[in-house]
Amino acid sequence: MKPSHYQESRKALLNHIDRLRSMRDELVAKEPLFMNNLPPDVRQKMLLLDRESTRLRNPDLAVAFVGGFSAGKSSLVNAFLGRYLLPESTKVTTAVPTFVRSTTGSETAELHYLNEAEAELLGEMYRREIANLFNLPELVSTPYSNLMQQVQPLVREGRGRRLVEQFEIYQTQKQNRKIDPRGRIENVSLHEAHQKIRDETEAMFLDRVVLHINGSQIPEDIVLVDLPGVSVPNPRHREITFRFVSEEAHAVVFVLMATRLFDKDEGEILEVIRAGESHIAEKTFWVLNRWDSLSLQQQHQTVADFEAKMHETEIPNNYQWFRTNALHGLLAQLCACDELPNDPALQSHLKDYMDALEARYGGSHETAKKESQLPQLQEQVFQFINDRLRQTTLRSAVQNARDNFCEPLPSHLRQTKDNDDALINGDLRRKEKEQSQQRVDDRYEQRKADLDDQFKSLGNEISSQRSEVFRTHAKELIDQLQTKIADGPETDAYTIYNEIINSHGRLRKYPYHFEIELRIVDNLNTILKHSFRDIVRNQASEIFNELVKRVKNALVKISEDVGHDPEIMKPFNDVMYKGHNSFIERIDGIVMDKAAELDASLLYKPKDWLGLHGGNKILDGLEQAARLGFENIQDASRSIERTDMEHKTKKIRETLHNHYIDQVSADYNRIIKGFFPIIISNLHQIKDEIFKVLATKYRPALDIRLAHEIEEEFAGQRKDLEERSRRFRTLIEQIELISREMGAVLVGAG
Ligand SMILES: Nc1nc2c(ncn2[C@@H]2O[C@H](COP(=O)(O)OP(=O)(O)O)[C@@H](O)[C@H]2O)c(=O)[nH]1
Ligand SMILES: [Mg+2]
Repeated sequence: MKPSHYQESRKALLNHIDRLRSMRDELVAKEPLFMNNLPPDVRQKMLLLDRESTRLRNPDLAVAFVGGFSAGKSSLVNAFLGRYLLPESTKVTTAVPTFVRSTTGSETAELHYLNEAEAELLGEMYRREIANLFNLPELVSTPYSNLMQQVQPLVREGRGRRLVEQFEIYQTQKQNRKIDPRGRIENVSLHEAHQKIRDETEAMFLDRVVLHINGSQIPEDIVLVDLPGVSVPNPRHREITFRFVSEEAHAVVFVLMATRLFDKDEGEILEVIRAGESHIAEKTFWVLNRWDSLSLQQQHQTVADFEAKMHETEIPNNYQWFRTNALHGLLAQLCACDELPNDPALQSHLKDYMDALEARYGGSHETAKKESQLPQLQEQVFQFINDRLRQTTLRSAVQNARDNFCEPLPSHLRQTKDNDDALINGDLRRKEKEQSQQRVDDRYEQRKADLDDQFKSLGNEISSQRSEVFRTHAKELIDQLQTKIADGPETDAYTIYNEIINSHGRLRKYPYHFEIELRIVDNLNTILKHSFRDIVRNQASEIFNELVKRVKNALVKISEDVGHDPEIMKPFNDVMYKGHNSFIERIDGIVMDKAAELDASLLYKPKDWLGLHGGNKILDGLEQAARLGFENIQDASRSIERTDMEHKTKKIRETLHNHYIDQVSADYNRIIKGFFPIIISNLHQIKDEIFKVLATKYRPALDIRLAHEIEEEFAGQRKDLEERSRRFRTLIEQIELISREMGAVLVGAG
């Protein structure tokens, strides 16, 4: 496939895939419910679109040259370019990943420096490396100077010298150089770039170098990447190498040194290829370089060893391998066009090449080139990229987009859409009715329970707190009576006598002249009855007010439910109003009855005619008092003095003190107790009335109002469903269209 075709198709597909991604992101934002209901694996798959997009966004196809130190990677890259671009390196420390790409513009180099975080990480990598090497895990976090003190003696024994040296350089460099937090790209000439790469203090802080060169036969979108070997002391560079093999490179040229096949470095790379997915082996080209350095016999042995190793490692046996002479491949090209640069290293190889040219290649650079197997390798690599990789990259992008998105998503969209349609066309009505019924029931029961709670809590309060209030009032009353009896004018016989004389002019003729005594008790009873009535009335109306307050809270909600419709609220108010009246009326009636009972029990209870039953101590005592001072009072001509009445007063007070209070307390308590059930039964009656109004007025009104409310909600829901159904149908169509368009791109790309 032509690179231009590939690039066009790549961009077209990227565009399609990005459209799918934005569809997905919009779904996430606008249809969270739908998205959350998708099976997890479908959601997972949809995220993979991002990976596809990232892959396609990179226009470059990378051919990575990997292998052990001095295997000839740089020489091979040079031979690919037909140009002595990358200097052969003798120092293992100064390997920087170098990217070579064609340009039609001027030749430049970009130096990509590490950013702050990456530089920091490099330090940590060194530490970890050192800690591992000396088997001292604590070194990972030991302060620098302590760490150095600890490792110096170990280094003197010979191990890890290079590594520790590098770490020292790193440490001083890091302190001295200004590291850009976001990294820095410096544009320099190719020559300057080479200088920098050779400087190990620079190389350490370089992420990579990109060389833009012109005049090479290599398509512009193919990047040749000369990677450091894996035993370089820079752990970061080593990691990059492994990453290229396992992921980033589109093709891997694995440069093996024919003279030391599969040494430690090469073994490590082999392991990455073996352990990786099949596509890693598929993209790998095996190159046995420096083939010329082997004798014929060694060559046979090497082939046998190589094939045995490949078999042992279970690399699928359709692998492609080459026996190359990178040096001669390059020199043949340079000499053919007479462009041998004046480089001492190269000059030193030239003599050897010239000898070989005569002896082995029949004086032909062309033959030398062919013999180096460079053209074959190059052809295979580019063929792989142009005929297979470009194709499969595009094809797999389409396949993945379809598998991860275009296939699974529409089926779920359709399911939801069909459900929505079914709902719109039928089930929604039924649901609406059900829901309406349910909501009325719920609301009604809730209000009823609310009211019931109010009555219940009040009832409980009455029996607990209110009886306490009654008792307090009773006690106050008793105290009051007691003081009056002890020395109040109310029980002073002389005062009462004067009152009687002042109003009638004389005492009536009662047997035993009982009049004063009875008047005293009568007065006390009147006080008693009045305060009794006051207390009960007060309590009753307090309770009722409390009830009104509580019911009001519940009624506010009920009123809201029916839109404050006065038609419906009036009956509730009526119940409360009538309830109040009948409540007070009933209480008053009962108070009167009970007061009469109290009266009777306190005095008017004559003995039966035999004088055996009935009667009471109060009457007996008062009768005795009446007998005292009888003579004085009979003689009307004599004025009566207070002292004449002292005995009587004393006797009356004694009697009342001894018997009256007891009886009052007992009767009072008995009667008061009888009130609670009456009050509570009154509350029950009011409650029943209210519930009746609830059932007959409130519920029908609720039926109508909630039906409206739900109708509106369902109209909203119906509209939402219709809209979603429409949206999803459009989405399905769009996805299907994009899927077809992606197919068309593939067909167009050939
Ligand atoms: N004899 C011989 N020498 C080679 C060949 N390829 C590279 N060299 C030499 O091997 C040394 C290391 O090569 P270089 O490309 O720098 O190796 P790198 O470390 O893998 O990049 C250099 O002196 C090259 O000239 C080859 O095929 N035959
Ligand atoms: Mg090199």
